[in-house]
Amino acid sequence: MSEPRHHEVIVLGAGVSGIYQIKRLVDLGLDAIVLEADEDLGGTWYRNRYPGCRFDSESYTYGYSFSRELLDEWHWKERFSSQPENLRYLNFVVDKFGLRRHMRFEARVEAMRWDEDRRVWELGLANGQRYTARFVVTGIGVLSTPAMPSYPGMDEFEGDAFHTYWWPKEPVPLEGRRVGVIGTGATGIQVIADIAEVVKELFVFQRRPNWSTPLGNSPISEEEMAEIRSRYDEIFATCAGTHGGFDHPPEPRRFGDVSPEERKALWDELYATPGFAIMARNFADIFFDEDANREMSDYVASRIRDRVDDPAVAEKLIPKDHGFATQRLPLETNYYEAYNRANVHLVDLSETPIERVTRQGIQTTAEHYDLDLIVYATGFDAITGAWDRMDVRGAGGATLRDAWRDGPSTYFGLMTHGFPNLLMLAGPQSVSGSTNFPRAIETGVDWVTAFLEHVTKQGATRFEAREDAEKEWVEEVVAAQERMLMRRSRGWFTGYNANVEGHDAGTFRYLAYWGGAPRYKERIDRLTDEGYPGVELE
Ligand code: NA7
Repeated sequence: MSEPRHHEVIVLGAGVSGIYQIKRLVDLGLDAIVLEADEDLGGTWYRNRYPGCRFDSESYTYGYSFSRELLDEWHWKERFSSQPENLRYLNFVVDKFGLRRHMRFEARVEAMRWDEDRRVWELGLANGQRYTARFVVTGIGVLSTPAMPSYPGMDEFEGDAFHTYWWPKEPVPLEGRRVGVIGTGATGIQVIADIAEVVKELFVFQRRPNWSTPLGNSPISEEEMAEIRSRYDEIFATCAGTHGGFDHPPEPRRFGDVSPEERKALWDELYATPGFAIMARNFADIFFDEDANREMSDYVASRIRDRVDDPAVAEKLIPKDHGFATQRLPLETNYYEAYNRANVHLVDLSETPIERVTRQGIQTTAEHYDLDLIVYATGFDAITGAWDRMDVRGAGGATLRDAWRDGPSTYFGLMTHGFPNLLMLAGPQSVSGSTNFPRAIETGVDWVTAFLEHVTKQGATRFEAREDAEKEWVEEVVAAQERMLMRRSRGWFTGYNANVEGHDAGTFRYLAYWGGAPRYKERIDRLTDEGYPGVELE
């Protein structure tokens, strides 16, 4: 067997975080490469090619902010840009900064083992290659491990069938076809609304509805883009100063300070405002207070009833088991109107569950549905899934999978005790899962870069988060989540996925920090200023 190739730093993943991380490491002059499992770069935006896939963060807050030239050169064509354009953007960035030569594709890391004597990580790839690295930085994604249901007969279906994450690169014919979509999370809601007009028949297999509000997409003209460019500093400053990292300044008033009429006036305005304004600019009380949340939920329910012609269908689309914004809020474009179409049928799995998949379609307890295509929009093993499928063995040989069996434990989502020289971008218990993703990514990458610069300047060859310091951070993560109404909800924010063992209803994990982007940044900046207390450096 040939000797493993060695690099000072290996970054895992060429998605949004890995791309920016390699740029920063190359600029520092470190010997660094990216190993990417897929055959090309882009991560989430390389994989999720399903119709309707697009940002629900404003495009101009999703792009990188690190280069003025890049900001000046790129024209976002839509307020909420679609997957093909997002992938083009990431390729544009990589080509502009010549980063492709630092990337190795079809390089899925399956195993990582810490060698204490040599103080290196040994990496084993699915393709048989081996690498060693002094430091490993992971950008393996928060929603990169798709989860499939396990209905009997799934292999027997004779039509096309795939998870939305694996939607093929080749065009998938939809015209004239009978399509079944399983799942009504953010993904299902995007697909359903997008294909409803095109397909012959669309059967939506819904187990539980989600709350959803309008996305408000629109094109961005040359003039508007010029205006956005002139305001980039202001836009990024607003994002940096707000809890969720969005370009929506918060509502200063409390729910209880205003009359029901004034609340409704605000909600009417927010319902018509694009993006996550309805969360970011709402009364903060709706996230913490049952009464405020109930009134808000009733408001959104009334908007759904207004939009769906058949009152019985409208009731099925209104969540009854959780309040508004206590699970990840999907944003939609004509989703509710899709159900007013004669070719779209809602199959309520809470009344008639799926029994099995057959050669021709789906059999519920009530009926058989003949289908040509089954789309599994069934979600992900979120945040820790990408970790669980690797065999990561730290100091003493313990596996990360075992250490995190009941939930992750990290130091600011950046490191984890017992696993030296390992840094995480978008790590569990950071703000990557809980705030505007790329804004959080830049915060994480900037911190990691400064830390690695410090470590290498010191000539240190080993670092590890201290157990007691990590415990303190986890306590803060738990406390922040426990304050919120979402703490007991069944969504990926709390680690729920009915198709992943140990993640079913009734299990709750602390996967993200809910104390807000500004507080998180302030906390990790303080670590830098104070010379990294909580980290042992040798
Ligand atoms: P989500 O939000 O986890 O949604 C998955 C959906 O699939 C949800 O409605 C599930 O219903 C449903 N599901 C899962 N398994 C089944 C089975 N076996 N039968 C029927 N329905 C099922 O994933 P998304 O991909 O929509 O969104 C993930 C994130 O990606 C999104 O928030 C964005 O940040 C990007 P359930 O709730 O379990 O009853």
